[in-house]
Amino acid sequence: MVGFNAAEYLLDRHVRNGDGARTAVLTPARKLTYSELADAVHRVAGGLAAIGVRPEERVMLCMVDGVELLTGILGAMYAGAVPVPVSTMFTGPELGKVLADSRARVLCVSGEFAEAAKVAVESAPEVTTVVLDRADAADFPSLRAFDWSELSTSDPVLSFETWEDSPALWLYTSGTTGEPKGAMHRHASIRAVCETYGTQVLGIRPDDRCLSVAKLFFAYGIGNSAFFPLSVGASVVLEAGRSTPQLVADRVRAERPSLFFGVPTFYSALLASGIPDDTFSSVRQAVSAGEPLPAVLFERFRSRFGVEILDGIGSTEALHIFLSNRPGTVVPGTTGVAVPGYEVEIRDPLGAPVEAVGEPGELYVRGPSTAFGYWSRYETSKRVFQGEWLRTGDSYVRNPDGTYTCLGRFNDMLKAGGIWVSPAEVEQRLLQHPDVAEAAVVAAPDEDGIDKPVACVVPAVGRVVEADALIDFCREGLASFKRPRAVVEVAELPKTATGKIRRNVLREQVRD
Ligand code: 3SK
Repeated sequence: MVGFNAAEYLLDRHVRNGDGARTAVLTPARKLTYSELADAVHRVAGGLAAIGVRPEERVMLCMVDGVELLTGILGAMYAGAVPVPVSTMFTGPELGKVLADSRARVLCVSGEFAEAAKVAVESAPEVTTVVLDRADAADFPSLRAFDWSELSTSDPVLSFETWEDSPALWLYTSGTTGEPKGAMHRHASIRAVCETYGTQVLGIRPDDRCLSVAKLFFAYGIGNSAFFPLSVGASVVLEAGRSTPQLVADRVRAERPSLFFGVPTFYSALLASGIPDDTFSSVRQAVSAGEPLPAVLFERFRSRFGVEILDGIGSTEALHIFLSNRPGTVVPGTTGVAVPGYEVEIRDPLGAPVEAVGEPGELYVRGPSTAFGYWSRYETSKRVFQGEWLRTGDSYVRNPDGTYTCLGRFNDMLKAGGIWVSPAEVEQRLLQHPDVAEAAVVAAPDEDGIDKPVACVVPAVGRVVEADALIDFCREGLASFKRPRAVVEVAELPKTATGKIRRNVLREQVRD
């Protein structure tokens, strides 16, 4: 077994190489060099050990993006423990569910989540200790409650001697429907995503500065805001506040990032906002993931802000992006080709490879960063982690030029007149219409009980949606059987925390 610790790789390596004075992290209040960040991480590791955390035990963190969360994640890894950053959007009972599932004994929370934590610990009997950035022991009468400063000023320790395959990080994912499941990642997978997507696709370098709309508790966000920049001695800009176009534009103008990471709904919100057209002048590359980026959004963003968006797809189970466009050769409306080190296959429902160009199937991937499986989910793990291959649940086609196009989630495909229809394709067409800001297509039964495509549409600001005109517009741009048979105007689309459309919720709404 080969010794390797991801936190050591991301921090101490740079200090040893004489790069300790480089800026590692910037928040509105603080700026830390690599030496300072490494020291803070060594102290948090010492603090966690002092409160009884042992190697391989989970430490759950429900915290806003900032130095505390970054040092909490890396400090736990450094100590050989397993950080489990979780959504700051969880309610108390939701947090309680993942806390109990993980069997973490220590929960770290930002002050604003103290109320949720109070509720959560009631359903998680294993928890002995809560660390929050304002210690109020009265809130947690039966537990030890610590102030974060006690952790961060502890005596520093040396890294625990983890192996490449030691558990390093758990990330909870629930997809668009299911129960949260903890995907378990190893230390070497963190290095693998840095050396593949980070270096070979993004071309990240020490003079880059990264800003991500997706927060550190997402797989997408932790790669963008921790693994990639820290792997090469670059800097990251962290923002605790909820990402809104105005807040992000202000941070971009103030900190001048060179790499910007967003999701399609956020790019759409930026385009709908009144922020100045030169906002992204420092950005050499924008990145999108989470959902396919419609070609119209790519074109509109490039023409207004002058920046190319690199669309890719990853998954929490694969840790980061494994299929992506390449800088300078983006094929809009596609997800590009496999990231070096990864292989993708399209398979039919029986699992046989689909060789023909243009024939849809389910996307499978294999590569060096796949999780071990889901914690305590034997059956689901068997379905998703198939030997070396990871079953993504996404429906894809290979194009004649070798790129891949996403057709939606495999189980979101719908049939109209007995022929498969990709909701993503119809949505791309709807988005080309000037009256449409956002669109989602789901199946709903007509008066004969037969499923038909229905478009749920958020109108563009100041525009009115006319159903017949939109249906005609789709009929002109698509094969006629793919047109929506009805249009439902909605104020907003139901979405997951990562901005993915919750089609199961929409389907219910449309059927009511
Ligand atoms: O959804 C994605 O495309 C994604 C990308 C990177 C990391 C994690 C995820 C879920």
